[in-house]
Amino acid sequence: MSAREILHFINGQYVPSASGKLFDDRSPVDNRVIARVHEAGRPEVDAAVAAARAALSGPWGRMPVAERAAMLYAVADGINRRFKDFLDAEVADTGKPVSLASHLDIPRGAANFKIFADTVKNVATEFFEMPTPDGAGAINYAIRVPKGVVAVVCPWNLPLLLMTWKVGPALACGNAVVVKPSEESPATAALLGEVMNEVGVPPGVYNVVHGFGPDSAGEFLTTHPDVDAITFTGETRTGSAILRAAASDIKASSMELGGKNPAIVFADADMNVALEATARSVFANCGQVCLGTERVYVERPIFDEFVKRLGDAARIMKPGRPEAEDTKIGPLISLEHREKVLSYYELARQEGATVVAGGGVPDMPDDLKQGAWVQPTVWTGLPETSRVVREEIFGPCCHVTPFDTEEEVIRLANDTPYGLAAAVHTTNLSRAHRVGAKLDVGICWVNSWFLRDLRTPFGGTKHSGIGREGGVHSLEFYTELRNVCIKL
Ligand code: NAD
Ligand code: 6OD
Repeated sequence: MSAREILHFINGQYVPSASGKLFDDRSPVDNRVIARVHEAGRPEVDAAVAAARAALSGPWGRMPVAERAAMLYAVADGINRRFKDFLDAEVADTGKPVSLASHLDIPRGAANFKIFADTVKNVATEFFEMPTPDGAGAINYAIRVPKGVVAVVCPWNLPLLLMTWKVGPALACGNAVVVKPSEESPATAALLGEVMNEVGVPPGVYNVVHGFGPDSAGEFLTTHPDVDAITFTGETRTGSAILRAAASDIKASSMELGGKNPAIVFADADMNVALEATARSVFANCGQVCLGTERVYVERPIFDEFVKRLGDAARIMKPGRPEAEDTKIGPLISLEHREKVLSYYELARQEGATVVAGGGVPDMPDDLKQGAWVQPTVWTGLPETSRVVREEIFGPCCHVTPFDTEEEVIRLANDTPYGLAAAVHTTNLSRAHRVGAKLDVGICWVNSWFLRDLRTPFGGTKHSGIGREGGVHSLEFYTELRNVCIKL
């Protein structure tokens, strides 16, 4: 049987590549080809951008906010109606456990439309009165207008969640989008086109082009002269390349990039809470969460116990097929990514780490041997200068370091080029506030991890990104604020 094909979605229709170029979409579980994906060249990207531009002056551009918001609620309901289709597509592309995708990826994929439909209806703009020399005065008010055509370039780790996290607010604000999903996970972005048509979103408002980055769809889209803004999630190095490309046209850019996130566990923490949250933050989604922990700092009196119990937690993460009920961890996204992660496992050994748990490839049954499996891994004993402690690995692994004082651990946690997220575990309320405020990150959790209120600012400092999205901050990026000044 030949693999199914994944087409571009342009102007409300599924279309193939004119070039006839296709690439393989492989299952990370067993490396089987699950689909053949059409690769966009410049003609498809041009057509998608032109469709988006045209949509802005059609019914979509004239639609009242309340109607647009109702349509986005219908999109969310459409995703939920086809929950199983989205779940199957996401799980096939990523290999993640069904238990994870059904609780996180798909529900959040739908929720991202509702929250921003609500936000755009409920957030006011600015109003100022001003005096004038004639005494009559003037008033100023700001209106929000869409940025225009927004390029949405996405990664593979939470494909639907991270794509709709951008598409939801972009559409709520009245923009039209061209999405470039990751070449590793094209399926749910393609499927969303069906929902857009089912609920009557006008053609051209939501477009999807498939392909790679350099010299492919990603580059053609982000350098396109008729794209007004770029919203990107992915590696810091890619973000830097896109920013360089965006500079020549002064395109507005929002960058959500990599991380090397610390978790800090004080001796007064609730050990069970700290362990559960830290293990989840290291191993969830096979460590492929930008907010995930790769550096753990534990106060010396509880260091040995914490390390032992984190190692135990790593050892019980059972790998297996996504649909199996006892599966606790899936594979990495690809064999190529596994090579990168395993190169750090090897480097840790060369740098003299103590391997507390894992450190290699699990022994899998014959039908899964070709998949991108790695063992959940915990190290100790490396200096802070080690590459394993400094560089983003994006796998199910962490290094644990002891510390003695609050000042010391704040310095260690902040000593990184990244600044995305942190977790602090303590039962001392004053300390929680004090440390939380001193960590140079976009988001700091206390006694939890990945607890998300979508109204809050989300983004990174330093090499972890530029800008904030979430709640009103998404409106700031996806609209231009236009001030109207009226002399009375
Ligand atoms: P990636 O940067 O390799 O790819 C992301 C997207 O960019 C893909 O669609 C890719 O095709 C495209 N791309 C690559 N080169 C391009 C170019 N030159 N021009 C235009 N597009 C290009 O990232 P990834 O491997 O898919 O995802 C993992 C990375 O993403 C990790 O570093 C992770 O930390 C980061 N991430 C960050 C966040 C966040 O919110 N900060 C969220 C998820 C993932
Ligand atoms: O929860 C979110 O909104 C978000 N952007 C999460 C990012 C996770 C990174 O892998």
